[in-house]
Amino acid sequence: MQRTLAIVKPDAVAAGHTGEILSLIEKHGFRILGMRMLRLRKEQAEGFYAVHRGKPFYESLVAFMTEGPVVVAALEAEDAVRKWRDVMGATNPANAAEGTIRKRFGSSIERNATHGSDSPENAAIEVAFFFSAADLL
Ligand code: 3AN
Repeated sequence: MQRTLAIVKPDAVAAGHTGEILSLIEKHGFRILGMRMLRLRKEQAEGFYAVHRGKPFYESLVAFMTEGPVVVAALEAEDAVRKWRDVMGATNPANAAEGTIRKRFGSSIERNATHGSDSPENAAIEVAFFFSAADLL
């Protein structure tokens, strides 16, 4: 079993897609170990996306991720990292496969509805960013 961190980003929460995205998470067989709605503070968003610091889209990304509430969820499944990325689709919704979350709900490479960890190592770091071990059921 593997873990991954999913975020329903501010665009998708504001558009009322949280329920449908959580429903897809369950339909695809992920177990939700922990889940929380919060509004990221600027320092949190900067820390979460620290690997992108210095990139041209970094400041805009931080502004976007702090513009409204997000839902963060720690998920568990076999091959969870790859599986959740498959369900989300490509980073740029324009390149995302038909039926994927980003194709259906994303509007640009920045405002792309959801986040998913990109490796099991980063998943562990990202899950710990939002949840203590005692929070995970
Ligand atoms: P993914 O979320 O698919 O792993 P990353 O890690 O490359 O993609 O990028 C993190 C986030 O940064 C993306 N989800 C997206 O919101 C934003 N982003 C990535 N590339 C760009 C870009 N070229 N222009 C604007 N925003 C971007």
